[in-house]
Parts: sequence; C-alpha cells; structure tokens
Amino acid sequence: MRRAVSFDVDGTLVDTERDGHRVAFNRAFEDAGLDDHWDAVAYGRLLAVAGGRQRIEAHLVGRGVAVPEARRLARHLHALKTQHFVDMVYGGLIRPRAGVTALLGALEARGAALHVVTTGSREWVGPLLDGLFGRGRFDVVVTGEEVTRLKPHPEAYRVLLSRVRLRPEEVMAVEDSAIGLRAATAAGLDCVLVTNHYTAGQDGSGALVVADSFAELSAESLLATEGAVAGGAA
Ligand code: XBP
Ligand code: MG
Repeated sequence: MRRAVSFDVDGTLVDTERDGHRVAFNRAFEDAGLDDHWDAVAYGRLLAVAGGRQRIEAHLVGRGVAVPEARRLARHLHALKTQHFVDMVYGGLIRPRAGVTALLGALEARGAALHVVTTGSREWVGPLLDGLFGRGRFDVVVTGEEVTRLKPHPEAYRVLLSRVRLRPEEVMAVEDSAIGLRAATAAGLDCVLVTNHYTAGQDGSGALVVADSFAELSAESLLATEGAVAGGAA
C-alpha cells in the first residue's frame, strides 16, 4: 500500500488557470498601463511555461522586449498579479474541483498522508489550501519558491521525498498536465493524470491512468500498489 498522495494545485485540486490566474495576469497588465492581454486561447499556449513570472518574461521576450528589461518588468508584473490572485482567493472565487474534497477525506480515512507539490507561489498557495481544505490539511507543501528548477524538472518532487522520508514507490502523485506528469515520474513516483480543458489531449504517456474527472478515481486505487487505478466511489 502506498502511504501518501501528493497533489498538484493548479488544474488539479482547483481549476484556476483560465478564470483565475489568467484574469489576475490581465489585471496586472492593466495596472502597469500595458496593452498586453491574454485571452483564454493564448493563455493555454503560454501554460507551456511553468511559473507565472517565467511565463510573463517569456511573453515579453516573445514580443521583442530585451531580456534584462523583460526580467525586470516580469518581476514587477508578477508581484502585481500575485496580489490580484490572493484577493481572488480571499474573495472565495476559487473552488475545489468536483470530487476533490471527498477524495481527500477518503484518503485520510485510510490513514494516508496528504501532500502538495506545486509550481505556484507560496504567497497564494497557503491561503488557498487553508481556506479550501483547512489549515494544516497537507503535511508537506512544496511551492515554486522552494526549488530552483520548476516542473517538468523533478526537483520539487525530490524535495517532497526528502522531507517526508518516503521512497518514491510509497507516494502517488496526482497531476493535471504533461509538465507535472514528467516531473513526478522523473522523480520515480507513479502518477495519475486528471486532465482539464487546458490539458486534455496532452501527452499522458507514463501516467498510471488518464482521467478527465475525479469521479474516475478512488482512494483505494490510489493507495493500492498493484493492479490498475480503478474508478468508483472515493
Ligand atoms: C501551475 C503553474 C503556476 C500557475 C501560476 O502550477 O505553472 O505557475 O500557473 O502561479 P501547478 P504563479 O504546478 O500547481 O500546476 O503565478 O504563482 O506561478
Ligand atoms: Mg497543474
């Protein structure tokens, strides 16, 4: 039996990208008096870059801003964006994906530890997890600030394993994207992919199962170390 499950945040525990982060990025552009605006389709392409600050920098360089200025401006814009997203979190605008809350309870009922590994910024990750799932619900939370290399690099998952002192085969990872899947499997974890409108159709090779909702997952199957990850009640 596995002893723990590690959840990704954006797109997995919560469906935050299109109507959350993207809106916050656009408000930051407006605050700074810039004409930049990311529509839902353009943002879907930009998600290929992990990390909000890195995403802004890549976008600015892509439209011809010199790298040093793009780096400086991205830091400024990302600070504005993060404040807008924190406001959205405290405003209750971000909700768990369907089935997540029940699955977390079912995992705890079976004695599993819950962890988080995300690329997102700790400034909003903390309030979001505490507000939606209760303070201290996740034993270890690794965010984008704790690593030097973001997903798909496995560093964040290696940090988790070192903190929880578990072997990779004792922890199941739950992710939404090919980037997250690659990070988890490169660290030696089995990984289940629960896709969303942005990540459906991405390369899910290497995932134990690719589901399009949490209804297809059960706590028992996430913790079982043999056999397929079956669906059914959490
Ligand atoms: C998804 C990301 C994050 C968010 C934006 O993280 O790549 O960068 O898009 O959050 P996850 P920040 O690993 O949870 O899927 O602006 O704080 O980076
Ligand atoms: Mg994600």
